[in-house]
Amino acid sequence: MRELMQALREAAGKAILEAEDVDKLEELRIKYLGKKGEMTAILRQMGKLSAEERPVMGQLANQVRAEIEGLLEERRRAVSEAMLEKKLEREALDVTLPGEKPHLGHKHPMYNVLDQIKDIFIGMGFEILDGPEVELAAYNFDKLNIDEGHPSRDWTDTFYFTEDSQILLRTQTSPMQIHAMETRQPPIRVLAPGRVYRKDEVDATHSPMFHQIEGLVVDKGVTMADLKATLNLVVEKIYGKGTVTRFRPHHFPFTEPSCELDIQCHKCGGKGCPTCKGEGWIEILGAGMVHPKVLSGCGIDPDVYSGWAFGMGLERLAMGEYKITDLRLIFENDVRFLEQF
Ligand code: 2U9
Repeated sequence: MRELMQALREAAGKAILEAEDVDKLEELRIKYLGKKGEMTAILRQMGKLSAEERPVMGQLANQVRAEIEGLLEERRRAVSEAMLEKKLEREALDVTLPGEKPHLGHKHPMYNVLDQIKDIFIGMGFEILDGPEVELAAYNFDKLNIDEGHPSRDWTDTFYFTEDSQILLRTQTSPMQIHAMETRQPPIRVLAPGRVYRKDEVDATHSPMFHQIEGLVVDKGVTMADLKATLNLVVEKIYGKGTVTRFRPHHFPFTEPSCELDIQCHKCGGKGCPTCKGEGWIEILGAGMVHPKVLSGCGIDPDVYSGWAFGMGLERLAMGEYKITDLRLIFENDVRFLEQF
């Protein structure tokens, strides 16, 4: 039995030294020291020994078990260290490698156009306004001289929040200028860009939400000449020097007199082509002298002060600038479309 025990000790020691990982070491522990292992098998033969030999054999067994356990532990530590070493080597970080470049987006094409227009007006001393998209009918309609019976106030045209038609999604950015006039004393020079909402079906030229830019100037002695000169200057900055303009009479409830501004088609020089739909002219905005009723409604004396205002659709401007033929492309945010700009 003593020989068997020595042989077990040697075989275990050799196998442990050859083990490459902790799983193999556990396997060896079970094989040699487990309940059904080789050590147990040898000790089962203790019965054959004399009473004197038994304790001596027991002591030897304990010694061999301790030795094997010691070897297992030592090897386990060595194997773990080697594994950690390998892992660190594998996951080493090379700080000299170039980093991964994040994919950078860019400004939406329509906001490029908006920023260009903002810059032009800021350069002329205008203040940029921001204001609520949910408005009172008083600010969206009444104070703009748009009376009860006006078709734009119909439930089929405007998004209302309340049955009494008093709270709504603004249909134009004009309420912002009303707020400006109520809170400032002339001279006033403000630019009001933002989202507006109308009950329109979506198609290539309509959307229930679109963007407007409106401008307002109020001061002593402001005339239609100021309106024309300023807008001509803005048109030249947007469309280039020498762009020919035409002011046509029109009607808006909030301005009197009112007009629309056309530019001569830059593509055909006014002869008529697909860009101007054969007209020779392209309509770009509406404008006029602020109605005296609108001024007085905001506490500004129309006998002392006068003003001019304009309004334009931003999507239409961007579509013209970038040759976009379908309005829906502006809102769909398809990167294949947006990446072109
Ligand atoms: C105040 C007084 C007057 C703003 C104006 C227009 C003419 C105009 C349209 C252009 C295309 C709206 O986006 S669109 O559908 N706008 O033609 N807007 S004058 O006049 C104002 C604004 C505020 C207090």
